[in-house]
Amino acid sequence: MAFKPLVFSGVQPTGNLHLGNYLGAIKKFVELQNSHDCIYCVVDLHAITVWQDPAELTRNIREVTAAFLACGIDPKKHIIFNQSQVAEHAELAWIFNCVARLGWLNRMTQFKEKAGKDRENASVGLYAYPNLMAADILVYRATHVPVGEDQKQHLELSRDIAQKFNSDFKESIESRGFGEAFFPLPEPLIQGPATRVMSLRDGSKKMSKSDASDYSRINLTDDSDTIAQKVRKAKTDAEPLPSEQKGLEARPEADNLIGIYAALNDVNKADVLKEFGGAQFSAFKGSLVDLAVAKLGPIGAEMKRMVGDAAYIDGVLADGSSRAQIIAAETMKAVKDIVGFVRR
Ligand code: AQP
Repeated sequence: MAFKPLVFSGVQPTGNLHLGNYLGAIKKFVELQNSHDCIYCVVDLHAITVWQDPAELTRNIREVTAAFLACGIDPKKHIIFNQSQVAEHAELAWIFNCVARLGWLNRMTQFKEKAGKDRENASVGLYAYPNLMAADILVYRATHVPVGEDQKQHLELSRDIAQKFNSDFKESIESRGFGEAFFPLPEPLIQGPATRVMSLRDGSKKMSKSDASDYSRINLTDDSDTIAQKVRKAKTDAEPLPSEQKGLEARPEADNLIGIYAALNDVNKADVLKEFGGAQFSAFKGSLVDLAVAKLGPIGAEMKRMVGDAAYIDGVLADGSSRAQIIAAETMKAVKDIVGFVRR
């Protein structure tokens, strides 16, 4: 069966939204709205898989919403909402808890990294997180999911869950006229020069919200001086920049900065190396500061302004949630029939 193309993705309201979240995800969200119907979600149910201070969580939900809006997502043409306002996400996630296999979840590297050595003390939610992510996407029967590279494995799991549901309930799906498959196998969209932005302090570590060092990341709300300081202090090596991409191999910090420049400027790494090949880092960093300030400055300023208008943000979320829920409720009705539940 051909599914109608639909984009879905989410961002956790866990504070410190950074350049990696922007280049790996939000910038793509903005681009896709010209070619697709899009649903973008502030995934607050995911956020509480690790402890969140309630007042901070509320603030962070509004901040991620402000980031979506400040980056240019149109909440009228598309849907912006927060996950906890649409209960169908959690409802479908339970059904997927019963479809997904323990062995599949045991392979998830993000759980291993986040739970660390204290695995016994991690929340059940953190372990089951990928099942909820599958529900987020599939409750809309979305076909395309723009994400950073770190989410690739979770997307593969979503496809496995969709496939197993389609095959476990094949007869029930067909007998209700849904064709051979009820759920699409959602495709990850992981493209471009910055699908995995690395820490500015260590080119082997992902730029992340939870890194203890604020110098490891550029936050979307950093002012120009802070951006300049962070770029200037970014770790590099002693060699000048290469002219060919092959020369970036085994130079993770150089590769990262070139990737950031390319993504911010909508070009590829080869183009950047054509311009800066042979240059010292000091010269390149100066240009990177100018570019980053020009691109991120207006976004940060608009985010700060919007966060001050909680009534507007909450209105966008309420409107988006109502529209999202209409789609999600339709899916859940069908899922309940397919599974064999008796419903009103
Ligand atoms: N460093 C990154 N490079 C490219 N994309 C990234 N994303 C995150 N970090 C990078 C992408 O941003 C989207 C939203 O991410 P999330 O809110 O679900 O949280 P996360 O992936 O857990 O983000 P962090 O910053 O890495 O948080 P912590 O520190 O909690 O682990 C996703 O599409 C993600 O791929």
